[in-house]
Amino acid sequence: MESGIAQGTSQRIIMHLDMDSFYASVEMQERPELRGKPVVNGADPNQGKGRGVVATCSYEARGFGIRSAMPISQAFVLCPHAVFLSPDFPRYLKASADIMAILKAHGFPLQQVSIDEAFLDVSRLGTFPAATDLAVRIKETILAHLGLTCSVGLAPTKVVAKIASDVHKPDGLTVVEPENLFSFLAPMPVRKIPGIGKKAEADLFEMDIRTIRDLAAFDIQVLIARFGRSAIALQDLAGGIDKNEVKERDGVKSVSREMTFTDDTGDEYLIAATIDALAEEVCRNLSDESLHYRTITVKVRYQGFVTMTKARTLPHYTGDSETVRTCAHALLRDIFDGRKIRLLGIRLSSFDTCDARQMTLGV
Ligand code: DCP
Ligand code: MG
Repeated sequence: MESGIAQGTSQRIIMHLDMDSFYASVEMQERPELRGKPVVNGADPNQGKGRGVVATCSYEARGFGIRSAMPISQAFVLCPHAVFLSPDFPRYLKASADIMAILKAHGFPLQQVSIDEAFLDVSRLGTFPAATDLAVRIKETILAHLGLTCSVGLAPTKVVAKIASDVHKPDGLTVVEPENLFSFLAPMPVRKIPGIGKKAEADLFEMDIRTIRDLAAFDIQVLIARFGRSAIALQDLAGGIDKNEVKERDGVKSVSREMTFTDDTGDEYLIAATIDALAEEVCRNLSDESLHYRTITVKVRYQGFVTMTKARTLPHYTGDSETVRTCAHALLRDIFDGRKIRLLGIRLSSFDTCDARQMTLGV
């Protein structure tokens, strides 16, 4: 499926768009008195004793060192006079839907990857200047209709477009034409490559690999010996090679994992351990997509095939195995009646899964 590619050329032009401090910006748009202030969106700080984390914060709050996923108590210490707001998801979902509708209206293949970001394959436009014009128009339309800014990256690959959208936040537009691809990537820290987390970064540092240039030039055999075959894909990314296409997903918005016991069981210890393992499994590899999931469903099939499910919708999106585990245990407690169990399952889904195609990772 290469519908986005301009005829007669294999040059791809991928756009990645990511809203700036999304939840906080929606709040600031609706409450102009908040503009210019440090705004923190997340759990209640409760005068510094609050539990939970920061969902996001305005760029003013970032100036105090506050970041997404930081404990809210720490955010309170860094900036006690910030405006602390609890998330209002229906509003953010509405804004997200409006933004995606603006993007879709241009008729290019679109892949929404989280509540506030999407890829568009605009190769059909043929040139980077034409794609840049479109990016400017899209930014203007979103600002005019929603009063929100976003940052856009244009590049020949998805990974580079995503890295590019992040370099001039907020309100950025960064274009990486093919001839600049490597000079753009080379000086960046390896951590910029999706898939390189803290652990891999530390391992690479030990080998004296710090920049993407270092990774691209490193002996692949040594990398494979250390990281396995996945080193090949990593080194490709470092060299700007990434064949991933923009995938239109028609509403795959749930992910599940199930396990059937070899022998039906009533052993509470085994049942609890299985829930732990399922929570871990279902969250594995979710990365950005976790921002689609808010509803956790536990499924229990008893001996004799009677199946029960119970769901809970959280006030926030999650892909965090600890959150899923805790919630799944609570749901199981509600439906477990002591009968022997044949199968257990956990499903994560979004608010609008009624028409969702399910994606089961395995049995
Ligand atoms: N989010 C969250 N918890 C996180 C990260 C994000 O609840 N750990 C939510 C709040 C964000 C939204 O998802 O507003 C989008 O996430 P981004 O990573 O795109 O962050 P922002 O849009 O807030 O800021 P940026 O300008 O850096 O993109
Ligand atoms: Mg964002």
